[in-house]
Amino acid sequence: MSTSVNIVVGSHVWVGDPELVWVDGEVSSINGDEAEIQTSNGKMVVSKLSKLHPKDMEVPEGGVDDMTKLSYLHEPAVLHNLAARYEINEIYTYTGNILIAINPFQNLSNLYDVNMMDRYKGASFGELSPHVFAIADAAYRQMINEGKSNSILVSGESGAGKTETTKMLMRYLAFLGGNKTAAEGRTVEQQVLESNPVLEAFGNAKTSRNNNSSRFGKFVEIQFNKHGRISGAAIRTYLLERSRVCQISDPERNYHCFYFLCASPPQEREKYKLASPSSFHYLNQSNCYELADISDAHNYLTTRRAMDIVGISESEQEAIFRVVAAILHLGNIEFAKGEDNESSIVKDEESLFHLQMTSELLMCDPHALEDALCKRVMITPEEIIKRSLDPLGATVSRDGLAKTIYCHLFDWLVDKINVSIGQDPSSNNLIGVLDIYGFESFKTNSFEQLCINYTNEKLQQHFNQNVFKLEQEEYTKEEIDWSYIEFIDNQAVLDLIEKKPGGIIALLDEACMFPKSTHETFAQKLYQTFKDHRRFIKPKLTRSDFTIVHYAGEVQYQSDHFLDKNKDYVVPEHQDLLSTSKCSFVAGLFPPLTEAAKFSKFSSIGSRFKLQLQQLMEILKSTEPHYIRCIKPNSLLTPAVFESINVMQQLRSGGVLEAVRIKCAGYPTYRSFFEFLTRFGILAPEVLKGNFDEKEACIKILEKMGLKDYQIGKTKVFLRAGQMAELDARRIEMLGQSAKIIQFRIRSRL
Ligand code: AOV
Ligand code: MG
Repeated sequence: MSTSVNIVVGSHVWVGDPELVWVDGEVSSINGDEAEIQTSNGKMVVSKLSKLHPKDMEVPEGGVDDMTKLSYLHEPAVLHNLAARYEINEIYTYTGNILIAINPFQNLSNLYDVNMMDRYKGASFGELSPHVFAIADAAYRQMINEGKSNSILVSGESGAGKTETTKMLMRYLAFLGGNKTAAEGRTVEQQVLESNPVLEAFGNAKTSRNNNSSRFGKFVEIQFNKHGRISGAAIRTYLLERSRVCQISDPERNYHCFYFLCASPPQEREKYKLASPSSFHYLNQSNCYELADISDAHNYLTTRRAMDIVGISESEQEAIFRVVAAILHLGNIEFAKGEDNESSIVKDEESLFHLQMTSELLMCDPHALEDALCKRVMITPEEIIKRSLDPLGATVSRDGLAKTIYCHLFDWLVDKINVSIGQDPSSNNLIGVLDIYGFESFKTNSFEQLCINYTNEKLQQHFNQNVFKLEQEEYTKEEIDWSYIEFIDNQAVLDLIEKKPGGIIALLDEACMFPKSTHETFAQKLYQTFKDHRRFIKPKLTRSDFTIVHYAGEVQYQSDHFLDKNKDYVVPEHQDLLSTSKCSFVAGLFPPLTEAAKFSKFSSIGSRFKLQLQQLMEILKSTEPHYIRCIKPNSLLTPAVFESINVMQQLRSGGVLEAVRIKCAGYPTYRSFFEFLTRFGILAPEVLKGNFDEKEACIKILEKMGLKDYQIGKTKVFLRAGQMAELDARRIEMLGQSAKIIQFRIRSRL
């Protein structure tokens, strides 16, 4: 964001600060292109003039509830405004119609109660303080009044509050469109709401960033009938994190459901032969078992109740938790070397016990289970051979089985909930709520991060296009010319990832189909193909990493497990084992493959994900979007701490600053004629005294100040970036002069 700065001695400015990011101060002297600034935290700093941003002295103490009310729309103003509001527990702020929500990390009593819902119901947008309810209300009104589908897109980094926000939105929509009179006791909206705890039990986990982190993306489509009542819903989920089922590290946890089950009533634990979580390999790789303030035992019961409501029968619930228990036992089966080095056997009595338990719970034959874990069938053109796996291979096979079962279980839950809530085929109106993983950049970034960041690039493009469109609409309404506004989008990154043929996903698929590929040959292929691509970098000193220049910053990916993670593949031995389970629930998770499917080429997770995203974008494009940007104020997950550097980074990567930049490319500041005259009339007292209408008076002042390139709309003055600063500087001079004149008069009277 560049602001053409117009700064004089006495100007109030923002200057960069290593800790606070920006600190305010007053210019005490100017020397060539440098200024000396007395900062409000008592320092004297020297800075290049071009690095300073003007500070608006007329912002009220507690900030403004809409950033577009700021005279200077730049980084420091945006950041300071959010900080000032957060300090007084105002966690919501608009930027036009985008809602910025800063996680309070505490229960703000009354903020979400029924009285509050009542207040927002039907209130016009902007009339009350910014709130998630206001966004949901706007979406609902728009749907009812214009007969258009709407969507609410919630984004932000891990722990920023997306899921909580989504639940609030859904509660409010259920409040507006609920069927209070439904006879059967289990209303559609209740089912929609209760799907959340069920999916959270199986798809959320404690991570280092969030005690209740969603490990999947979710788009909930709430359907309304012609009376505006909720008549159905569809839940789509995206890419559950598979690896967590068998691999976790301190201070994280596995999926909640495992701990819930270990804390279930004694008779259940006895039935599944469960002991404490610390006795299971899949849970004891981390030392974290319990969560502060959250009772697993209580949550077990809540999950069961929620399952009742969404229509999962008692026997299905029993089978679900039996499978969950089976996965825990499965993880405890260890292997030792068999008769020769190449083969493996179940290690000891204890492992045998867990093998026995696993097969009992999954209702399959223990020998068949052992074979499926320790052996592979090789099909060559000549013959079929059974090959033994060494202990390491058997362990990999075991973990693969655990992940596959768990993912199928999760998909089953989603399908079941969808069937049970039911779709309303006659509904033309829907409100979609998207709760997807935010942009991620870790020390090591793998295939999952690529998919997540790709999603965010897609949504960012959608967001930019929309912000741009809305800006244009404002200009059109005021009948001003906007044709020259430059608009840079992120199509280049999207092409890099998704273009077919030749994009990263396509190249990955090729590598997966070619038996001799390794991650190194894959990386080489990327280096060759994209050596001149401006969004692609080959990092120095690595043979297989690659860097993508995302809109939110550079991310270096490690390609090591890309090939493996891209293959959606159920080992045929596992498939055969489970599809013949005597438990119809388990067998149902693994319907037998057709012969063709058995021998077909691999199925690509990347390509399927791309397709899912395309479908999502199609849906979103047919809706009126609303955006909520969630911000995590600190990484301590604690109330009342606002870490500026951290927040700044999120404003950047969440596209809030990008939206601001798009605004700045046009006319970032607009003021009604009256407001303009009130502020700048002092620059031309003769104009105020003259006989002009408001519009003419504004033009006269702008002409007198020698400004060009501004535009006059029907009711507002539209200024380019920096022009407001220029006018303010002149005003300060003017005020200074009049102050001097007054001083002179006082002195001469003495
Ligand atoms: P996320 O969905 O954005 O992260 P959550 O919605 O799970 O983040 O929020 C994290 C935690 O912050 C919650 O468990 C609450 O303790 C707290 N929190 C969030 N919003 C509020 C609120 N409005 N009021 C009070 N507390 C709140 V992730 O799923 O990790 O990306 O993958
Ligand atoms: Mg979440």
